[in-house]
Amino acid sequence: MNHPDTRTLQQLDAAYHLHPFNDNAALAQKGTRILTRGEGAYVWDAEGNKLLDGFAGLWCVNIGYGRAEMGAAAARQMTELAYYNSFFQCTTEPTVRLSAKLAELSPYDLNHAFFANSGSEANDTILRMVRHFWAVQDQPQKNIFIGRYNGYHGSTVGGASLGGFKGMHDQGGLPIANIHHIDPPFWFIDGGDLSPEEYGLVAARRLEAKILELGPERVAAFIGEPIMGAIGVYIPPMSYWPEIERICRKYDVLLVADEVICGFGRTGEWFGSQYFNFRPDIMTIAKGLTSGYIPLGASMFNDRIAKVLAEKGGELNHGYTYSGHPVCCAVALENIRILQEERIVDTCKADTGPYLQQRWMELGAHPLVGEARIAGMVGALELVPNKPERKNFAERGKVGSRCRDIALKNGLILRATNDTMLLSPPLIISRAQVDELVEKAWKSLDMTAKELGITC
Ligand code: PXG
Repeated sequence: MNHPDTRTLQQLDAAYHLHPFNDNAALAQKGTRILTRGEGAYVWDAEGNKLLDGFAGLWCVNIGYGRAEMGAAAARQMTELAYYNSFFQCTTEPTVRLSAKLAELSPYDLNHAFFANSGSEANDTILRMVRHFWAVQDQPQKNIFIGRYNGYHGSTVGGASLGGFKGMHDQGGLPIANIHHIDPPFWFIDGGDLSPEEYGLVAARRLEAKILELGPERVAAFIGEPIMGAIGVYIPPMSYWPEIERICRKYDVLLVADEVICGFGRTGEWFGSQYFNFRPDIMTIAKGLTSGYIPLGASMFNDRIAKVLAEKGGELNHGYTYSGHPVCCAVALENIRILQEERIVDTCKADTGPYLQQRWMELGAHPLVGEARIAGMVGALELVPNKPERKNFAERGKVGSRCRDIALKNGLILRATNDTMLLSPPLIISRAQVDELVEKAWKSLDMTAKELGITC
């Protein structure tokens, strides 16, 4: 394929394109990296650099890049019926087939799909549906959502309000009313002398304290990512989620698992709730649902909620033009076919996942690394100034972004949140590619440490 020269594209980009989550003035100065091609676990940029994508795009390209069958599925559906809506008592075949497939794949009785275009929109749907669910049962005051500080649930008004990022709340007057937050479970910094399992219970009981403070009759739902991704892959102790579930049941608070990152095999299970052994009432899915090949999100509701909405909910005054878009649903079905037929989730659980975990944990021995952690194929490294201490750098973010830039020069994409290096590769990564990844990560840590004057 012929690409116009990189500089021209960068200039057009600087002039006409506002990037999400970026300092656009600084980026315009520096020039954007333009990606041109992907195959398997690798992407290429416009300068011809081949990069091992340790981040699966943005936590999403689970089946890897360049699968022609995905394009073929989209082309088939576009030719047959490119669009029809699910309003006006209509729908399309791929929409129905995907709903049934999701009911089959989803754990427990999360059998009912409402489609959106993204994880953010799916969470907005949940916010409205849950409040409606309680209102039609004569409990309109039961409308408070509890999320967690530094949780990420999207960038729409609802999603960003449910999330707990201060920087996001500061822009645009968020959170909206009746959304509260508790502290997240992060043993490395917050666990003190407690064992991780003891700490998991302590962290979960913050939810109980918050429910009692607000009044159980006012609390509609709790929402959390099984593993908190964007903030730095906080993997909670195994005691955390079952205790959260116990508390939610005790006070009849609905439990929402935001599976946008964890879903579709990331943890080696199909969904994060299966990895952590808890039963949500609702889950949010996106990203791995289509492996990022096309935008699609969904909210999955359990039988109890679907029944109440059907019997008492009346007309649902909610929906998106592209809810259940036939092309997106056809691509999602093809993605799920590939995941299942090629046993990608099983391989991640039983073979390449454990291998990646073993090799990733070896990085924990590096002098710059305070903790290595990983579940399935999602992991992190905490970069620290003094290895034995569980403490971050005083000036946050500098070392992490430097390490990320060095890794890129070494042909490896890792993401940095503050000084935490994040890992989430395509699930099809091979053992040889795991070796390449770990070797490049170690080399990048060495080079970062050298710049800091830490001897390795
Ligand atoms: N929930 C979770 C758990 C997510 O990770 C969303 C909802 C929103 O999905 P959409 O499709 O609306 O983006 C996400 C998205 C980061 C980063 O910096 C993470 C996401 C998005 C953008 C940046 O790690 N996750």
